[in-house]
Amino acid sequence: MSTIDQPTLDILATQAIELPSWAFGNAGTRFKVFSTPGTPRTIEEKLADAAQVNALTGLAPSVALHIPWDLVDDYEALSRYAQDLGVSLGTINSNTFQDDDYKFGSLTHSDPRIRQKAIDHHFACIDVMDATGSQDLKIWLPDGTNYPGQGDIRGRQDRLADSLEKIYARLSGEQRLVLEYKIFEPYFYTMDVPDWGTSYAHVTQLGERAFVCLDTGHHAPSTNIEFIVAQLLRLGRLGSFDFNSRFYADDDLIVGAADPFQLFRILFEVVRGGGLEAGSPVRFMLDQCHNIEDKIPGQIRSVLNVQEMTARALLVDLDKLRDAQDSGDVLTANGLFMDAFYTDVRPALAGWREERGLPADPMAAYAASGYAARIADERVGGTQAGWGA
Ligand code: PSV
Ligand code: MN
Repeated sequence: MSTIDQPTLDILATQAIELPSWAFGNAGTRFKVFSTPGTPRTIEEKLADAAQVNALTGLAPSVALHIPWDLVDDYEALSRYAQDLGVSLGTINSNTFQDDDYKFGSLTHSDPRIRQKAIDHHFACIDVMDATGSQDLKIWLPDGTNYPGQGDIRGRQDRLADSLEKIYARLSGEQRLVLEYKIFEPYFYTMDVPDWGTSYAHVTQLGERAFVCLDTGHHAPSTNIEFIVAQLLRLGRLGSFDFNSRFYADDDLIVGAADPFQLFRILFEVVRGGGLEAGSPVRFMLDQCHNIEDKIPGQIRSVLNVQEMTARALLVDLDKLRDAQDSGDVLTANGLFMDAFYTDVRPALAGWREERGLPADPMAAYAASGYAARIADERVGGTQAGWGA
């Protein structure tokens, strides 16, 4: 008998996990970027690789772009190209962290010319969204300071609010603004959007199509991330996840690799808070770098990990849990959690895939497909894409 009942399998069928285009390019640390044969040179090749992940897992129907890393002349044509591969273009990520003008800030800069330049960049990103039909503009700001006294903390918040208001006003229809936070890096004393509270304060001021993006690698060690998830869902402002895992800081490792139990706890709060229900504002995305492992199987493993922990989270019997919680039965409540977490759902999910004409074991299917050898042969010359290029 399957460990997962049919209604749960049906819920799983609605889960979509967006892939970041940059996960298919070379990545590394400030010490070394390792290149791999077959690494994409263009966004079209990144999309082709992403389409492999979707074709083998059925879980990743869209790809997030980063502007200007994925700059092309014709986004409508790129959209059609993606569709022919069986995927669509998703979130548009802005980038104000690789231009000399932004050394002391972008949307928070004290110089109105530089602020306007950063705002205009976001307008250009919205133009891309108009062409691709993307729903989300994701803003992660590198802005911050390194030394006490260097910047006017309060003034920077005021300028940020003003800049965001201008960007938000440019959105139309179903388009949304999601504001990502990060505790530190590239600056180490203050970040202008360091935590969920700051992001929440700004997005609530903007309007109902503005949400918080939670990147699982962007908190202080031992932060209770599932608490933040529960709170933001309760407030109706959890817009998206950037999933990855970490041992130390913003490690950007494969989601679920460093701490599967944390991923389970996060996804339990998503389930509990209605994040998987139809009409939920929550979108799932990966934000990872594959520094030493192969990128395509790295992404396959990642989406499988998210699905697996979602399935386990769905196994928690919410009625029984509530009874145990309300009657103060601590150990039964905790036992219900742990039983679900320790349930091996992999055979049931393999069956779920086979029912959909997908390979039972996507990792093995990819290894046997010959795709890696083919792209290594074909993609000769040119410049391999890299994080930041
Ligand atoms: C910043 O660390 C971040 O998480 C943002 O989402 C960026 O856009 C992304 O990483 C780039 O990898
Ligand atoms: Mn991120």
